[in-house]
Amino acid sequence: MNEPAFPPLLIDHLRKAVDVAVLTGAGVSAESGVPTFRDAQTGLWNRYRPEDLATPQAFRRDPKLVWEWYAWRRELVLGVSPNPAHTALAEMERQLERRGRRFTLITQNVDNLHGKAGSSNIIELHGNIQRTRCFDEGTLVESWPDTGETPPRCPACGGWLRPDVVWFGEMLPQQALEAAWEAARVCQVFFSVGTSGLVEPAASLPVAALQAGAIVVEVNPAETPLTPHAHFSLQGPAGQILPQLVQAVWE
Ligand code: BJW
Repeated sequence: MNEPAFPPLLIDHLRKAVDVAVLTGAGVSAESGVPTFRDAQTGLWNRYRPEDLATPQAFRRDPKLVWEWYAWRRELVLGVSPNPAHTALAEMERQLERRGRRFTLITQNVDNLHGKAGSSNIIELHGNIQRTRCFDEGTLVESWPDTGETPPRCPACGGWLRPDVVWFGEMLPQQALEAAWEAARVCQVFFSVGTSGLVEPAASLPVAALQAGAIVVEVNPAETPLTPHAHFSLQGPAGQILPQLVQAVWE
């Protein structure tokens, strides 16, 4: 495979950066075998309607359907491994921290694959599918009595349990969102990797970084609304581009 020649200016920006932030989306896990949401043919939203599965109204209407859909996805992600894109981002963090620089990984993904790959400074904007919380009280729940019901019941209040993810119309976890805005505002280089940039407020993070004067780099095989505004658009699969970029810059 031919090594892509990265623009020397990009390499230079990365070598000098004191603060780097990365926003990831479903595309970063695609090469692990986790379906994205909006890709043609393979995206989840081509087969399922978000209104039926990823809103609080959908859960109230049919909690069993929603619980079972997430149970299927929870099993799916438990059975896959991080791919070279996740590993490269963990390596980017190590390389920067070794030099006393700061690295923040902001992910919209709920699959935990960045953690499995060894990244440590991770902001989970849309929650984590492996965690469960009470639908009524919001409290995280580690275990529950098996009453045979689907969804299971909260051991404290008897209400339904739900996955600890952020559905449409719900607020993002406030601390995570604030930390993500801050990272976007202070970084010199901001990466947007494997996200269509269609879901707010995450889609506004690269815009905030641009407005604050950061160099914005997109890694995606397809064009997105961000592409015309990015300083560098690296078109291709993240699992190929990111390892080569990390090697070109730091190794
Ligand atoms: C590769 C690749 C490879 C493929 N390598 N790349 C302002 C304006 C308009 C609407 C709103 C607004 N503010 C809020 C809203 C409403 C709504 C929203 O954004 N709607 C838009 C869709 C119109 N947002 C919300 O409701 C959010 N809450 C909120 O803002 O609260 C306050 C509020 C509420 C209501 C009104 C106003 C304010 C919550 C959003 C929650 C999103 N939840 C989901 C589900 C999470 C749980 C689960 O996993 O089931 O999050 S939806 C889904 O989309 C998931 C993702 O995290 C999110 C983003 O998707 P992502 O990651 O970008 O994936 P794709 O599939 O879209 O793209 C994949 C990309 O990868 C593609 O570009 C490929 O090309 C690329 N790719 N292979 C690199 N190998």
